[in-house]
Amino acid sequence: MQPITEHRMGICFLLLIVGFCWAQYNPNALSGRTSIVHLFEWRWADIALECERYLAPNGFGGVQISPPNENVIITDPWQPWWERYQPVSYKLCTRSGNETEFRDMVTRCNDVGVHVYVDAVINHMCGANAGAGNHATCRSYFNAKTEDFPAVPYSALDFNDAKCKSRSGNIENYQDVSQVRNCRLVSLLDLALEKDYVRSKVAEYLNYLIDIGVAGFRIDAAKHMWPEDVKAILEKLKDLNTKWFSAGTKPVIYQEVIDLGGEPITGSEYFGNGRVTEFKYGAKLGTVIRKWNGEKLSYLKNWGEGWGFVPSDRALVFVDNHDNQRGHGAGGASILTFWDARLYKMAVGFMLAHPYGFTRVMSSYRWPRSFVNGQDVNDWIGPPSYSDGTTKPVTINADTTCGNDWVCEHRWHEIRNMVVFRNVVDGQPFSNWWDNGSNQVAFGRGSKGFIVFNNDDW
Ligand code: AAO
Repeated sequence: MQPITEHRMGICFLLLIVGFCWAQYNPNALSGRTSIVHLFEWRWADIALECERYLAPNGFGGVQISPPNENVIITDPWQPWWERYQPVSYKLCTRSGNETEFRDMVTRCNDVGVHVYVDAVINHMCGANAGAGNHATCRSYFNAKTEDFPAVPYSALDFNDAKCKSRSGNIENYQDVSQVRNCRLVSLLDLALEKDYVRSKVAEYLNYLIDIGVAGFRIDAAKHMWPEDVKAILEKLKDLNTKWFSAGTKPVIYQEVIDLGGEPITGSEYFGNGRVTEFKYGAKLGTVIRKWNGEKLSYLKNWGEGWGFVPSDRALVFVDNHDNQRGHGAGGASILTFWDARLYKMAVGFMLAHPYGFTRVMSSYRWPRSFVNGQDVNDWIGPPSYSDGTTKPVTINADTTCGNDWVCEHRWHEIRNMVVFRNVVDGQPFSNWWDNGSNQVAFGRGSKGFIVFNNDDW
């Protein structure tokens, strides 16, 4: 143990000298709170209530929220969840609520010690085919064709068109690094983040959120930005609001970099900026728990770096996310979700019991799945909503589960209890592994916890 600790301290000291130490990796949760939950598509008003009535009393460290900035309103298909990944400006009004409601949520969550992590969509603006007008969530005018976003303002000069060398202007080949970073991801207008003006506009948006009191950011589509451009933006960021965080605290950064191997861009290129999403985690755990390819729980003995994952203190981990629970993004068919409730609970339980990574629990809504040739043709459907498009509130049933088609996996008692378990065993070593050579395993966390999993059929 000793040499490793000294080595780490040495690195930290070195990084301190160059002014770039742990803060970006530290989740900024209260001590003893070790997980966050993604309340996908929830309204700010419901999140505020959930922080007070459920997340704080049950030891959740924070919540990842859906993008809070103005987006295009798409009507074909009808208000898909993914319209929120098509920014029009950095004003804070969306289907989740307006700026007043946003501020109220951040304040009330922080006041009970539950921190807010913002999904920051800064790689691009809306899709090239989003048209023109003010069909956006704060009614701001934009023109996708002329790349005009006066509410920021951005103009055609602020996009990467000249730098992109693919035929269509879109990313056509993930093996070509400059295409992945200079061309349009699924036709989304790609911001020229090497320009100081664009970096400053993005930083202004993130700093505005920091002043309101957020604790950090998920950087959407980080793979599609040059790591040094992300870094230049981060260097413009303020420290967190001292009303809730100690002076000098930097926002935690976790970058969405899908690295399942097989592509030239790797997660490790982004360590200089903060943590990265480890997509191998959910893909492999799903394969093991489904017992595909002859995998067994006993193989999890060296789970973590031993499976080729990024170092634990650089990883944000999850069993499923809002993309791969519905066939978007990456991970493939092995991903476990609430639709496979029994196996899902085992996967989330294993994740929360095991010391590797900083853990994010998914909290979803139900949608009418409909498979045609193995593809869910309803993968676009947005959150439970009324016919006028407003999102339905999260109602709470007498048995503490959620109504209105909100799944609330984080309230499933097996998952909630394991969030508590992880807090209790925080800092304790992985110890006393036992397995039966098949699908029964058990391990301890130092002297504080012990857990048994049985995925055999006996
Ligand atoms: C929508 C429409 C599009 C339309 C566009 C513009 O669906 O048809 O062109 O509007 O009008 C979300 C939705 C998109 C939606 C978008 C904008 O998912 O469907 O487009 O909002 O409204 C890549 C990125 C990753 C991204 C992921 C979805 O690298 O950053 O695609 N995730 C984030 C968000 C996501 C959001 C955006 C980004 C955009 O979480 O919600 O999109 O803001 C490979 C690559 C991955 C790549 C995937 C999917 O993965 O490695 O980097 O992810 O392909 O294209 C194996 C491989 C694995 C491979 C995978 C799939 O598993 O091992 O590496 O196969 O081929």
